[in-house]
Amino acid sequence: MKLNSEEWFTEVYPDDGCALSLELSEKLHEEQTAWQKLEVYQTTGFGRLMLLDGCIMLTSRDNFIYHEMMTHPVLCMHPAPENVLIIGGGDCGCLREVLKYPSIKHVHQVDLDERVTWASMKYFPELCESNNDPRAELSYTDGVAFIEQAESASYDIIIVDSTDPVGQARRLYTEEFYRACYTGLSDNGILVAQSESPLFHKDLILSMRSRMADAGFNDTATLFFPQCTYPSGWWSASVAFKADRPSNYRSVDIETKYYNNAIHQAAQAMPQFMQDTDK
Ligand code: AG3
Repeated sequence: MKLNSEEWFTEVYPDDGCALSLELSEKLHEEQTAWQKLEVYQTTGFGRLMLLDGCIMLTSRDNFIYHEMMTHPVLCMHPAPENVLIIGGGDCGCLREVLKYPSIKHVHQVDLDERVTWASMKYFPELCESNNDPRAELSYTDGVAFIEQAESASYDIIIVDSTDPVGQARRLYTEEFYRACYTGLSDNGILVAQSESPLFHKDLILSMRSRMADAGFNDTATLFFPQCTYPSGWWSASVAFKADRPSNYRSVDIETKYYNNAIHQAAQAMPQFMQDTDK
């Protein structure tokens, strides 16, 4: 449906007295799935926009930063990643990045909502270009139950590409869930989870890391990167290492748009206010 000019979508962040607006030109899709409200719009400046329950999940223009930072740093830190589990990530953006590595043997993407993948295939085909790779497996089921039932030491890397910690997704931020991930990971296994905005959600990031440590992980880290269409425009991913945190990482030898060796190092620098717990 073509929209009047001057029609804008606004995501309000009430806790922070702040909002972000994108100008829309067309509504491409709207449905209530079994799990959430799914909408896709054409914007005037950011390509296509996908919303879940009124929250921006991705735009064509800037999703590459998020998807690259959720995948490449951990793939380059693990000594020899072969088997990867993606929990959430139904738009297939992380899946595409992981499959860029020839050494990867199997990637299992487990998202609750099949309609997200349907919408991504239709409106963001560039993210789904590797969905038919024989190494990719897509399932639509509960990620928490899935990892709880997985055989131990099945995965080298687990990527949690979830929505904000509300509703169903809240369970993906618990110590219990991290414990199941720990068991599901092999000896050098690495868990990475999207961890919201450093500026707006510092306490969440710190508590995720302490829950990861309580679940048995040996060390944790946070990666910082810009994501201009998420709350505050500044985002993070938190990482938990089953073994020691590797001091080295492999140089990336695949094509990327944001990630490179210097970004790998820079993204790990902890801002001062994240270190001083009283600020
Ligand atoms: N996953 C993180 C979305 C969080 C955005 N939050 C918000 N807009 N309030 C996005 C999925 C991309 N694969």
